[in-house]
Amino acid sequence: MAAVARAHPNIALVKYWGKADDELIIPVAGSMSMTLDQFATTTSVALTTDADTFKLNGTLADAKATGRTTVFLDLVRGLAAEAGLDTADAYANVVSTNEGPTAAGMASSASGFAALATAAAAAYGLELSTKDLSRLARRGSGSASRSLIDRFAVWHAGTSDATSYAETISAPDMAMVSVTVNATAKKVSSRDGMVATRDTSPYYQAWIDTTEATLDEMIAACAAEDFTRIGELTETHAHRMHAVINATNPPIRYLAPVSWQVFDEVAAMRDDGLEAYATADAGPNVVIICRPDDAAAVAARVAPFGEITTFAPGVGAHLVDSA
Ligand code: 2P0
Repeated sequence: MAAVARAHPNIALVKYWGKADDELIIPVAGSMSMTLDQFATTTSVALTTDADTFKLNGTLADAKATGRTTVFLDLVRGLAAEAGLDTADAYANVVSTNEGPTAAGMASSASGFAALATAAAAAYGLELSTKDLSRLARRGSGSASRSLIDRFAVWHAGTSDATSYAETISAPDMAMVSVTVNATAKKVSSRDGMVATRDTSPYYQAWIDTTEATLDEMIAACAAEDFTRIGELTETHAHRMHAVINATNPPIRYLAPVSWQVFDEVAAMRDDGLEAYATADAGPNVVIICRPDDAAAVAARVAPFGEITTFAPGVGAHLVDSA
């Protein structure tokens, strides 16, 4: 049995930062994101009797990445065993290709585990709903739960494996303009950064509280199709995430000076009547949200700061082949 799936990264408007359960990857608060229409990961899973292997972008992955894949496949094998399937003992050859630039920091773990969950479930003969695939992808990487979903997703934090999953939410059409800045920031992985924030940031509880409140407001703003409110919530929330991270000891700083220049340029756009709002994840790159008709003007304003890509809302993870 073999299957091939495709998934895209997603960018959060309400961010996930912090786990209530490290093993099950239950977050401390819910989050909300847009699935992108480019930078797909395509992953094939073919069952074998030999051993698990993981090839990424044409080369066999290192021990750490292969280990993470095997741990994930063990979850899939566990589900196959529960379902009484004779695939439960099979190993898998996993081959994965990222279309996005590898070092751009564009959430490749989200597209990677969303594609792997979808392909592996099919290859092992599991018939899972989108909700259950989202729960499964979550176990690989929290943000991957959202890449199962078309266009816009809310990940409900939940309190257990069964209740922590993403589902669709309707939102007004928008574009994302990503600015891959020319900066070499010191890299602390999201996973390690979340632990450091929980353990040492004095603002952690305030961050949890504000994220829950922001998600409620974001859901209301989406229902009202209020792009301005969505943008304001997005930018404020991004700064709050970086603030709680900056307050760790020793400090973690993901934004670079050029990142701040982009935030300043976005504020200047608003002063000029061009409505745009900015966010940034665990790295120096900045992503700007705007109305689709304004994307070209926004891209032109930030082109001096880095490499520009313009995204529309994209499709969630899906099978492209299964045999
Ligand atoms: C997000 N990020 O909501 C936030 C904003 C980064 C900053 O989700 O440990 O790679 O695998 O669950 O999913 C990055 O976290 O972390 C992330 P794990 P993940 O998009």
